[in-house]
Amino acid sequence: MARQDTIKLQGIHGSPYTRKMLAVLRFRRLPYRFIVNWPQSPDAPGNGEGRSALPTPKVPLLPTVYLKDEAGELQAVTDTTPIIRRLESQFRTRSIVPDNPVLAFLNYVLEDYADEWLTRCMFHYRWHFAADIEKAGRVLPLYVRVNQSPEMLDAVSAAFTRRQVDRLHVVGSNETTAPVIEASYVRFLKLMESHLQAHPFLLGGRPASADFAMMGQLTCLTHFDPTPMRLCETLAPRVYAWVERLDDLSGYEVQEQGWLDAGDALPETLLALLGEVARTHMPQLIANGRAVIGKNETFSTQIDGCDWVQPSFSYQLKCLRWTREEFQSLSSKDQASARAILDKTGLSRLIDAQLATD
Ligand SMILES: N[C@@H](CCC(=O)N[C@@H](CS)C(=O)NCC(=O)O)C(=O)O
Repeated sequence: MARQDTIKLQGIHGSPYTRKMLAVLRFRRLPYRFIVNWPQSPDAPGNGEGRSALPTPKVPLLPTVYLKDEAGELQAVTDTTPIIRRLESQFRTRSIVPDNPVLAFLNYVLEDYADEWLTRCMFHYRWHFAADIEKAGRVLPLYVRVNQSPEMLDAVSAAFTRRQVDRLHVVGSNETTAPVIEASYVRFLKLMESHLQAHPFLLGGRPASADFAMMGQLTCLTHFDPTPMRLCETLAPRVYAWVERLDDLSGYEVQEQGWLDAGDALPETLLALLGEVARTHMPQLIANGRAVIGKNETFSTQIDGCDWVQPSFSYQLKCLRWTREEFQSLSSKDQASARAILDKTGLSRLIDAQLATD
């Protein structure tokens, strides 16, 4: 792709992954055009040539990013983590993946935690309590078409709210898991607040893709949905400010050497965040992986000493395998350094736990 090519991206403001991707493009100073639309809806007003002129993604997800393949053909691609790596291989300046392979691996683990665990907090809080449901149901449909009639808004809000509340169980939010999810969000806020007392970003003086992944989910949790927003305002004012700062870092000048030193001296606050990944995300990733391989439609496990039960989800087995591939791609020296950190933070089963029972 030539430097001047403008990257088209379709999504909506209320979508955490759309916000992650937009913030990445702004920080990386890559020219983009934001097409506000929802995959299932007809073209929204103001979309120029309209979606019919664009290719269709294999799976309709937000965001959908339109990039040229090697033959120069426009492709519709989804899934922010590999899209971010693809852009890394095309553009070198203002990279958001650390040069140090051990730090890059930790970044991958934290990005997956944000995309796959914090998103549970996001979806749970948005569609569990009445005040949050009421706001999201009424406001989110307006992002695509602000001037719809009150009658249309009533109908769209009701249908959209029903659809989302009915999907709560799919992401693992139910009566058994609700207290686990809520306790994990509060712990995450406090851990992040402590980290931000000494560091502007997760991995030092410049933002990594994991920062943008967390920020994306937090745009909903800390800046839109009233219940988790109140918790953030009370418990974690730095996190509140950090999310807004990350949204547009186009003017933030980075030092090439701005990353943390990946040696023995990783900050305790970062290790504590990795410990939180071990406490919540890791056990369910492993239990889910075993269930998908065993063709079980649901799985149950213990998270933080409490029961956890939810439908199994084949995409998250892929996520676990990708994390393991990232580890395997490290040199043996880097694997030893990464393993020392995984051992120290309780995360070694992320790499070692057996998945298939054979
Ligand atoms: N792993 C994907 C997740 C994207 C995703 O799940 N997006 C949500 C919206 S935030 C979506 O499109 N859901 C489908 C739907 O609601 O129909 C990524 O990183 O982009």
